[in-house]
Amino acid sequence: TSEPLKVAVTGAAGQIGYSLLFRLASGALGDRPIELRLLEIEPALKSLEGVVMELDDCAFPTLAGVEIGADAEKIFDGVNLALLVGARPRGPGMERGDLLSANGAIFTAQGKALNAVAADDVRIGVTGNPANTNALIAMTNAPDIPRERFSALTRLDHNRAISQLAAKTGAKVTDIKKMTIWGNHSATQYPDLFHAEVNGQNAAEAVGDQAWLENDFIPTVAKRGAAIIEARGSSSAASAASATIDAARDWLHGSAADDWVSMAVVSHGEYDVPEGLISSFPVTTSGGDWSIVEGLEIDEFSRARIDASTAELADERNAVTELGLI
Ligand code: NAX
Repeated sequence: TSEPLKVAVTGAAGQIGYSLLFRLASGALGDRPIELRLLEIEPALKSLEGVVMELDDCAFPTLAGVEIGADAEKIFDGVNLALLVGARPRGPGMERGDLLSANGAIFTAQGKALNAVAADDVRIGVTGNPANTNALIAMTNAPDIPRERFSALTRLDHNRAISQLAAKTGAKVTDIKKMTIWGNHSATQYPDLFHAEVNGQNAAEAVGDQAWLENDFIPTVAKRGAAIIEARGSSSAASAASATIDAARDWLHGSAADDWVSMAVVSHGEYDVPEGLISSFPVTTSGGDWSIVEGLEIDEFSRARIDASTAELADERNAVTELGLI
């Protein structure tokens, strides 16, 4: 365990990076020393140098080294964990197809580079949007890496749902278990209270208010990103970094015994989610691997919402297939 964990972060000079790097370096993934490999585009490298100066100035005992650059094959060389945060945001006048092509170019190249040079045990978490489809593009362009090593981040949505439910019921966040986000990390996502628990009681029953669940809880969680932009003037960053850490830590070290987490991972057809889509599910993790929690009963209300979100993912997959990205 003295060998440092090599962790790549892309988009490291961005706002999520500014929070994420310091958490990683200060030991959020454990006591094992960590080596950071930071990928940016050329024009952002100067600013990234400043962030590295600040990392140096923290004198973190767990930080074994930092390397920065714009060449994915150099930065990803031997990495055990890759956190793909950098992506192209939607600019003025940009159509959905333009956005998918711009990100497609990034995630095809990064998928190929990971395929060529990452460590055999690499795990890849995608935060950059559209996260599920970016993960699908990277996965498809990395044929030698098992598909199960790719995931997209829905942990922020999961944490938001826990926080909203805790506020509604007066419970502590630690009293809430088995939260699930289904589907796409987008406004169609489905945060599910029918399998969640508050102090061991079914959450939908504990709330006892279907109107709140439908008209308040679900849209508040699904549109939280937009509400943050409206209030803060820029998109969620520290909370996104925190969720990226939660997801990576649980993936590497395992989820709690009496609980599960939400991760967007490749479907093998579970819960009738079309095979090959990267969709959010309830998962448990152990020994660096995840497995989807099976056998949950899905009623009509939940079925319709899961189907709507996975239909959106299927549309995105069709669009990137037509663009020749996968
Ligand atoms: P910023 O625009 O602050 O930072 C993005 C960084 O990525 C920039 O520094 C840019 O130079 C870099 N970049 C662009 N192309 C790159 C490439 N090819 N290789 C390496 N770096 C590249 O965005 P930030 O607020 O940090 O958000 C990053 C991404 O996370 C965005 O796509 C954003 O939409 C997404 N989010 C995802 C969330 C989730 O829950 N999955 C929530 C938060 C966030 O909205």
